[in-house]
Amino acid sequence: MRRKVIFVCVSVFPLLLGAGAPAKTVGFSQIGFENSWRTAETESIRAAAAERGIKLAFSDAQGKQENQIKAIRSFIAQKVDGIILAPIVETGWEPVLREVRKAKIPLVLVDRGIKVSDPSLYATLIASDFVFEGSEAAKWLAKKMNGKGTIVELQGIPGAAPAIDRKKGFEEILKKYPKMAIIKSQTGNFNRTDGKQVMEAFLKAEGRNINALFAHNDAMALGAIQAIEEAGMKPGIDILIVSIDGMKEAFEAMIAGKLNCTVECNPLLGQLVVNAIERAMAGEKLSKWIKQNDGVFPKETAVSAIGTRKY
Ligand code: GZL
Repeated sequence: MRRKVIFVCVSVFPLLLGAGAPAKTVGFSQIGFENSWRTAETESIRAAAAERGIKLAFSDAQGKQENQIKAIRSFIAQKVDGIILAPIVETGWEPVLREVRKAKIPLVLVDRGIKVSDPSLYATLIASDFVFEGSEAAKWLAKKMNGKGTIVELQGIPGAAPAIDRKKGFEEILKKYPKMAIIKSQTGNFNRTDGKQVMEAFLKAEGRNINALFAHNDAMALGAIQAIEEAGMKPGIDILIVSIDGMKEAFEAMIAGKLNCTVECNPLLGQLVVNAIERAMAGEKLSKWIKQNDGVFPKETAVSAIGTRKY
């Protein structure tokens, strides 16, 4: 009996047409997970990359610059199409960025700037204005303290752009108020645990001589709030507290009356970053700084604002 052979002709042609260009691969060297701000930033960038069909090769440097440099070298070896770098500190990047440029891979900086002799080593920086954030914190505090009193300061990571520039902005304003003085200043490494420990030391040394705390971020301020309470004092009342980031936990602390003001530093940079790397990979020339805008949130705004907070 003759067997009937049926040919199923599946044209692959439309499939090939529909396939389009292959997905781009972008290496993302992230600092680590030191606090909820960093987590919010990472999630924002992951989501934006996924939305645009970009494959993200993610590297967590666990807070070490040498791990970021290693990750960048591995991205070069993988021949990625683009690189996103959140640089933990401002210096030490020139050699590896020259290797990136030699490999003709576009690189964008996110959330922290760097100091290099040749700005063409990166396509653009997507970040907030940290000098603005520091000066807004000082303006608010000067008003609240009627231009006089003692301040202790919890600084961010030594050498990091936000730590350097927040301090710079804060001190520029303080020059106008000779009766306001920073009496203690030390790093709390942008994390809650270190912020608490350093505040404990400040309280031991200065106790009730402290009128206010300026914390370079909310995570350290929340640690300091714990230390102030454990010392039998009332945070937000005995010691005024102004911090930076605008995290939801900061709004909760303001509603509880324990924090007096937070200056926003919006971590939701995903859309801006992915848009920038796509344009850089397409060969477009970008402005050297794409600025994230931030607001100032005193305690009185906390109840009405908390519902709108996305991080
Ligand atoms: C700012 C960012 C800072 C945040 C901190 O862009 O680099 O690092 O203010 C975070 O909370 O640790």
